[in-house]
Amino acid sequence: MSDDHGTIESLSSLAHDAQESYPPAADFRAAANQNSSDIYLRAAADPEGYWAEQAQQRLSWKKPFTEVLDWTNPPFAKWFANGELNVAENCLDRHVANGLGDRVAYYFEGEPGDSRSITYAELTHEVKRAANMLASLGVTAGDRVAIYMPLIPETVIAMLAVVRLGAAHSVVFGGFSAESLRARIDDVEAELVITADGGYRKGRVSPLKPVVDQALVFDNADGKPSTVKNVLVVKRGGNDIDMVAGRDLWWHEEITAYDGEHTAQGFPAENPLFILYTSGTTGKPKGILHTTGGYLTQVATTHSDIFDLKPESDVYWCTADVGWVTGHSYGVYGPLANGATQVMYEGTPDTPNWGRWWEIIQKYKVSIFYTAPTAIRSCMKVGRQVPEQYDLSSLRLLGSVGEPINPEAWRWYHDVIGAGKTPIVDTWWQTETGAIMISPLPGLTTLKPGSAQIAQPGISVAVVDDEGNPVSNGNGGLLVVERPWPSMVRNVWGDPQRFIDTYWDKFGDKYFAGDGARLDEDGDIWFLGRVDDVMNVSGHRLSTTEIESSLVGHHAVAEAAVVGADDETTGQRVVAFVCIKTQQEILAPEDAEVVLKKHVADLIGAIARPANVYVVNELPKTRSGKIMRRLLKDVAEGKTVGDVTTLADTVAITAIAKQVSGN
Ligand code: 6R9
Repeated sequence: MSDDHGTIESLSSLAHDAQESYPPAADFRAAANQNSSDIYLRAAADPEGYWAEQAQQRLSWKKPFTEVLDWTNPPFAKWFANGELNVAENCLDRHVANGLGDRVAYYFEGEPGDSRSITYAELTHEVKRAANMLASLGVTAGDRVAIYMPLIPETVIAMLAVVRLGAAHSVVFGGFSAESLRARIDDVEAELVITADGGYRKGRVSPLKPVVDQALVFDNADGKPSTVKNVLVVKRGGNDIDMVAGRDLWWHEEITAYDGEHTAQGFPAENPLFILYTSGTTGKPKGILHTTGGYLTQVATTHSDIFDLKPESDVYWCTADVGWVTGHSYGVYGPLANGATQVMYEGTPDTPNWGRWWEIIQKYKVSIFYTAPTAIRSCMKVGRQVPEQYDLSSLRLLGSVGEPINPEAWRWYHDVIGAGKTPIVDTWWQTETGAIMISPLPGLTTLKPGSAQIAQPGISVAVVDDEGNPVSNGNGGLLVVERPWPSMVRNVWGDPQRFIDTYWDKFGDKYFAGDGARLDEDGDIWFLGRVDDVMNVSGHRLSTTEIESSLVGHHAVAEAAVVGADDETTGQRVVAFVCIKTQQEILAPEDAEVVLKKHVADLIGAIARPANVYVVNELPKTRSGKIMRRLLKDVAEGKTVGDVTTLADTVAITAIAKQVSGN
């Protein structure tokens, strides 16, 4: 190929050109939880031994395990299977028993400005009462409870009360529709739904209980009513709601009947902990099943090592909603297992204005902050003058999750939020992996903006070609996990065949993650986006991420989404949607198309030059902040826009469809 620029194969040179590196500062390294690279060698020599040690040291077991991993029936793994523990006790009671009852577990900040702090002793007390309440509503070990809540302390209390009883929760993000909620309730056959009247979002009350009512009213596809017997309602929004007699109960009225005593029982380590649905690219959402012992071991280990948590002095804040896996693993279970002090914020970052997050960091002296690249880019778009008004000097470590972080956003995060000093951990993982798998360790790794870098100790990954052969450094391929890991997905709820087909069919005993990745010359991993986001233009494999990254690298561009639209001649063509930075008049929209096409061609190569560049006000995003490229592809191909049920709002996509068809 004469012009090979712009293919996945050329990304290493791009990565190489851009290679700035940030070694750990000497003082950070000296005080870091992990500061000897021996840990990698030790864990690689005996991964099961390493995880057994973590499980023993970081958790308290009611009955010690004697077997670490049972992989006799792949891909159905069992970790610590004959051990018994209680997850809630590990997150609560044992800290109180260790004299830490007065430590704050959560600083809660409501969107309207109300705030509350809850100590470990208080949280333990509330969870015990709630467990007694749920038990008398009939919840027992093995049951499933659906939770449809705003991000408030009662949500965590509800989750922990469910798991304290040996039952499993299925949290459904409060932005999902009645149909999506019902589908999830039906799939897990929940008999109890815990919800709130409403929660605050963007300055107003967003109703939740009315959505539950709507979800429960109809018969399902099989003509059956829902399995739900009771709906427990937390009062939060104060909005008017209907209560169905005999079915619906107010949390604050019921709870008065229960005292604080509840003895936690041990349950087997492979007892279900939660089922969380992932959207998937097509088809109905998959119910990802996680269990207790292995999950808690890996979330506790990674939370401590990757975020360098010092539970006695750090204030940690993960901005994710508990409706997503990040909220589960790094907003609830990992931090609580480690006895961390956390911030929980109910609302959106722009309410009442874009200073809200930075104000919260200043108020609580947050030292560790974990958020998503999409949020960082939104803040970049608003401009650095906003965070600069706040004292962010308490921050000592930043984290990123959810998609590849483009080097431009990485540098902004590092310089503007982190004062040019804080390490950034770019953490790769999935709902299915349960916990972080690939990330720098901040006391050890020399950071490279844009790369998630290396597998965690005890985790074994590879980048392979289509036949499953590992690629050498400098090459791209598919990411696989080579050995079972403690927090791995155990099954797709009710559909083992789908579990096998989706993750294990392609490479046998290796887990297929669905992400494209590339190894640079040093063997560090650079993610290239989902494999389904890889385009094929005239036989060249082009990465959406790579082109997006180059667009965002242009000084006038705030955000970009790239899709491969079907094209008769070239197979696919590159179509870009960009948001221009608002505060600067540096690029007139009418010039943008020409300028940005040239920019991409200059940076990556002619093959990557977008066929179209549309300047738009806003990109369509899911409620978890992921850009919905599938919808943009429909628009680019002139099709009717597909399923929009997971969108945060449909305004953006409607406007874009109008704009594109008018052109
Ligand atoms: C935790 C979470 C999983 C997908 C995953 C990948 C993308 C997440 C990333 C990343 C590059 C990172 N992803 N973190 N890509 N670098 N640091 O986001 O789970 O919602 O299941 O999404 O997100 O494509 O396959 P989930």
